[in-house]
Amino acid sequence: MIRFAAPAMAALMIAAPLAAETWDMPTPYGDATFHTQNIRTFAEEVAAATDGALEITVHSANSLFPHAEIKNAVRSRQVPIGEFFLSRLSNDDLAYGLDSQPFVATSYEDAAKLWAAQKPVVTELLAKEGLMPLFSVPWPAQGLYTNGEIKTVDDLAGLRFRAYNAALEEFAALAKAAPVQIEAADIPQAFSTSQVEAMITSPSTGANSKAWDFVTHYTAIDAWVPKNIVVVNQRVFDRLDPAVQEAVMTAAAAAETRGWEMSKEEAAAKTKVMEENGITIVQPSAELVSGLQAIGAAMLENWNEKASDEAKAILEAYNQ
Ligand code: PCA
Repeated sequence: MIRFAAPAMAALMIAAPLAAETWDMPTPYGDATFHTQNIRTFAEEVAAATDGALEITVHSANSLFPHAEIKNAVRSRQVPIGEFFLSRLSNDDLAYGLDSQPFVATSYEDAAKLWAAQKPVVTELLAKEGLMPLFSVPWPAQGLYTNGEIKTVDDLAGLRFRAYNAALEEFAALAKAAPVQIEAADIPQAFSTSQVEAMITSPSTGANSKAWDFVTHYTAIDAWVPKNIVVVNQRVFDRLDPAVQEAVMTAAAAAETRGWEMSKEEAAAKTKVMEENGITIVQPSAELVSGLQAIGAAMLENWNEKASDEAKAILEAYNQ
């Protein structure tokens, strides 16, 4: 039988007076990403507010779990908490994917309104999987990265097009481009090895992946404002001391507010970084806009055909 001598036991208790807990938190995105910076601040605030009773360790850039596995890792309690791109869950339910439908919500104001309509449905869907959303933060509006100027949708035909979710894959296919799924962290390599030659993403991800190394033009089509979400395993959360639970919820609310502000600042700042590094920033031609809108309309029609009543109710509430 192994047992501690009494003095050793006493030392242990002094060293750890609180039932301190450490949570590993995976995210797909790299350290330079404002979302990652925001969740690190969230972790610091939780640690400070709980006197170290809950320490959250952020694992960035898919280092702990690949993006596609993060939700299930939290669900199965391999990790208590995690961040991912919300619309990546659209295969589970189309309610998750509305923020990635082109031209549904294209400004921060619209995005906030959409999130307000989406949140109750998303919360209920996640609850069925034993998950609870803590906060959600948008990326800046999504723009188009290409070599040479794109004047009409026809100019996209045949391009190997980087995609990050099912909606973007559908978009690329409708534009007669060839979609290839690539994680944000792998963008520079995908371009340098010619796996892809065009993409749609935010100025944040464009600047962070040094898009000037592989494209010449950024067209500010501002087609959608997709979000990340941070979820926690409900059972793990419920076991926390109530004071710690409260600290997590308070820090989560602060992270949501701060994240939206960071995102708004990023949009202009990172567009400027791209310009300073030689990317030509252009506004889309009227013809390009109408072509993209036609793709968006076709996608929304497909979405409406397959969406659940709950998902459709989000769109109705949002449109009111
Ligand atoms: N950056 C992430 C998601 C949306 C964005 O702006 C990416 O490109 O994967």
